[in-house]
Amino acid sequence: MEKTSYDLLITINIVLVTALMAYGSEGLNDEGQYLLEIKSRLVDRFDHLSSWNSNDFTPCGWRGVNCSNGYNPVVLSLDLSSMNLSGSLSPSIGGLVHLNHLDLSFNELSRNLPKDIGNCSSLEVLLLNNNKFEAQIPKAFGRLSSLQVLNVCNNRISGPFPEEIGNLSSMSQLVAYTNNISGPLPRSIGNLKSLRTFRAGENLISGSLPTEIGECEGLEYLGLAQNQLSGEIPKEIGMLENLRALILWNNQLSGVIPKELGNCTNLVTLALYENKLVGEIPKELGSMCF
Ligand SMILES: *[C@@H]1O[C@H](CO)[C@@H](O)[C@H](O)[C@H]1NC(C)=O
Ligand SMILES: *[C@@H]1O[C@H](CO)[C@@H](O)[C@H](O)[C@H]1NC(C)=O
Ligand SMILES: *[C@@H]1O[C@H](CO)[C@@H](O)[C@H](O)[C@H]1NC(C)=O
Ligand SMILES: *[C@@H]1O[C@H](CO)[C@@H](O)[C@H](O)[C@H]1NC(C)=O
Ligand SMILES: *[C@@H]1O[C@H](CO)[C@@H](O)[C@H](O)[C@H]1NC(C)=O
Ligand SMILES: CC(=O)N[C@H]1CO[C@H](CO)[C@@H](O)[C@@H]1O
Repeated sequence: MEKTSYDLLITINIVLVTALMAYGSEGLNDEGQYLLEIKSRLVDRFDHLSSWNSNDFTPCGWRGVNCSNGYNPVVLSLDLSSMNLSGSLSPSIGGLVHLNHLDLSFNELSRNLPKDIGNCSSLEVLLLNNNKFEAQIPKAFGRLSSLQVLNVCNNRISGPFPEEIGNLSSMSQLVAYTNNISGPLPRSIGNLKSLRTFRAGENLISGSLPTEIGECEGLEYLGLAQNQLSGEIPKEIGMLENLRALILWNNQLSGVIPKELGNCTNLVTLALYENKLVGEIPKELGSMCF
């Protein structure tokens, strides 16, 4: 009896050790596999990603990769900025579901932005600026409920801002200037109560400025110069007490400058030239110092 249970223990131990060895020999974890799939679609002319080795167990020592601490580390950030990478961004990015920081800025990445980025629901900072990304901002970006910073400026993005952008209630910076973004701004933008900076100049944005913009109560910087905005400047902009810069030059805006702008007592930069505005500069603006 005694001996039998001892044998059993040894047997269990052997089974356990064998199982662990088998697990170990499986090699690179899932997140490492996703990263290798991402690398396979990149052209890495200067071999910046030579440390991405498929024989490792985790990708945590790889260049550009940061993980959580502990027994089962997960990838928290991926920083591949300024590495002269070309090629495209693999949908496998959506497998890195713990990512909170993704920086691919200042490369030459092209093609579309994969909708799978919407799976990275912990993302707080998403920097895709200064690349050659094309096509639309995916609707799936509306699932990034923790997103605070989205920068897509200096790409070749076209199509409208998706209505779903209004779901990003944590967003404080939305930077999208110098693209080919078209269509009207979605009314859902008024949901972005934390938005402080919205810059989307040098695009093809048309239609009128939605009155809902007045609900973005945190807004400090509104830059929409060099677009095709028409209609009047909504008087609701007067509700933005934190507004410091209103930059709308070179559009098709018409009508008068609303006197409510005088309520924006923090306004220091006002650029409205190259529009079709008529009438006088309201005396309410006289209290501002330029
Ligand atoms: C990654 O980790 C290193 C070392 O812990 C740290 O210095 C660096 O700031 C981290 N980078 C990001 C983007 O979190
Ligand atoms: C992202 O989520 C969708 C829907 O849940 C799923 O079909 C897709 O495979 C995921 N993408 C990745 C790369 O895991
Ligand atoms: C926008 O589209 C026009 C016409 O297709 C093109 O000439 C221009 O380079 C594009 N600009 C950007 C920033 O993608
Ligand atoms: C995102 O926004 C769309 C359109 O505004 C809405 O229909 C949808 O319910 C929202 N989804 C989530 C997850 O908040
Ligand atoms: C501007 O301020 C005046 C006086 O404080 C107030 O009555 C008015 O409702 C404000 N208008 C807007 C658009 O915020
Ligand atoms: C090795 C390397 O990264 N070379 C260049 C990548 O491109 C930038 C400009 O975009 C250069 O400044 C780097 O020297």
